[in-house]
Amino acid sequence: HNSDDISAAAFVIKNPTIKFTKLFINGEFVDSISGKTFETKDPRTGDVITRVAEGDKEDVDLAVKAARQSFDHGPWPRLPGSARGRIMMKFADLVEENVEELAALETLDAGKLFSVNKARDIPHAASSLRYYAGAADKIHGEVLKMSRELHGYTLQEPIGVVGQIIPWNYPSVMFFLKVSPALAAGCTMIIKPAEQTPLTALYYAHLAKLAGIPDGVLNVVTGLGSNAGAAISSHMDIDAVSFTGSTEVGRKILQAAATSNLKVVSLELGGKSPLIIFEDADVDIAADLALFGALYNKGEICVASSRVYVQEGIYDEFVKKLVKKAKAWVVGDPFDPKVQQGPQVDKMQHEKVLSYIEHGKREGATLLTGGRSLGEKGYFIEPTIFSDVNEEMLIAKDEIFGPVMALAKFKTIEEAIKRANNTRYGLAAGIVTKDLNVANTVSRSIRAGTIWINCYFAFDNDIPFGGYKMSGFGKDYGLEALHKYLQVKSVVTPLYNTPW
Ligand code: TXE
Repeated sequence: HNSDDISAAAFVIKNPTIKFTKLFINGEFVDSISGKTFETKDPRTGDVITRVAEGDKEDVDLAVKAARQSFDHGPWPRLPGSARGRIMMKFADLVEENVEELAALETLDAGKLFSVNKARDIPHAASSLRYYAGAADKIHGEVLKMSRELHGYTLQEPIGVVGQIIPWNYPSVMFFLKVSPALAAGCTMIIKPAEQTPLTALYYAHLAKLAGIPDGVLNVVTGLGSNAGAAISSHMDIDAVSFTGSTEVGRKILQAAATSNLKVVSLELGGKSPLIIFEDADVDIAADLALFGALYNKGEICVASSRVYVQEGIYDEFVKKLVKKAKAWVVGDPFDPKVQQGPQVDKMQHEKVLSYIEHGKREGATLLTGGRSLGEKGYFIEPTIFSDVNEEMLIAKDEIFGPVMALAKFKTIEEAIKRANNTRYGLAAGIVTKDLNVANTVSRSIRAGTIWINCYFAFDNDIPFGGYKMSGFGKDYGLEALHKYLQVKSVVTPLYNTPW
């Protein structure tokens, strides 16, 4: 995409019409039973964009009934995988045909960059559908080698009705990260987008229907976490729940599953990912990578490289370059193609990030640049870098989820490994070095689910993604994710009419 295309599109679609604001249950857009609605706001200004139906427990019950009916008696789980795949391919085409409108909706609702939504997030959503569409007719069990005279084989069956609860930082990517493998597996589902960003999910519901996904298979219930979200995790008729969000809420979901029907749970939670830069690195490239890792998507990304460790030999030069680049980083209207960072998603996140910055100052870290809120209105924050950070400080322990980097100097590889692992999280880590031995040693020593060597945020459909430690368990992406939505049945029969 050249930048002229992007700016022209930005000019045209800056105020997308809001077409879908109701719950999507059993193939229809409906009001909530209570008639309640909630506001969704534009993070550039704090102004209300529109009101959206607020689903409660009763609405979740209706959606589960529809999903149950379509799982137990409907065509979706019974279709050949290739037929499900064809419908998913159509769904992907429709997503792509509407890329500009979807990108604009996402910018309006989440404050994410329009150019990135259009070039990456929305196309990625479509490619996720296609990846799993291609897998839908390749799901099969195994013939087992038995040590007794038995014939045994396994079936991979869809797990049933699934609940999916997603956050606001990647509304489109997360939607398809959850929905695509579940559709391929033959499950039916209820997905709850975050209350900050309900708009694109409802649009996708509309496209799902156009693509030919049968009624009841994909239901979208917008609403609050404490009501609609809690109703999903404690529902007696949902077989599995897949969640992405905070560690705190992940714990509640696991508890709700334990005290209801023991549904299968997978959790993708917070992170505090280290990026370790060794002194053989190209300092300029490393500084770009570190900045990108910490500031991309305004730091609202679970794998943000929020802790950066730099080896002493290049530390001073690195800091000089980093600060210069951070000062040139452009914060502003996410519809503007020159802008690199839009507003934080809402008032609460804005306040949370600023309060961590105050903590950092009080704890004795050195504020190298940034640290303030920007503009008269909206939720903008300056790119912020602290140095002299140690792992005892709150800004190195907690997930800040904003444009804030905690920088530290290290001497040896052993020290780097020890400090990088000194966290309760284990989502991702980055290593920058030309030395293969160092890269191999560090990648095997860090307890995290994804290791990036000489790159960062290198996601792809076939690369499984998920946490170690308190970053959760269960994978999104890859064929691993498909297995979250499948269960194994063993079928056994005697080989030679053996009397039993
Ligand atoms: O997350 P929540 P919040 C982290 C990040 C951020 C912090 C708080 O550090 O600053 O969490 O964000 C639903 N039962 N991450 O409060 O509440 C909620 O409606 C069931 C990291 O917005 O976890 C939304 O759909 N569901 C993360 C979803 O959970 C409930 C991305 C996520 O919101 C619920 C987002 C309940 N009791 C935040 N309460 C990542 N891993 O990328 C809320 N929800």
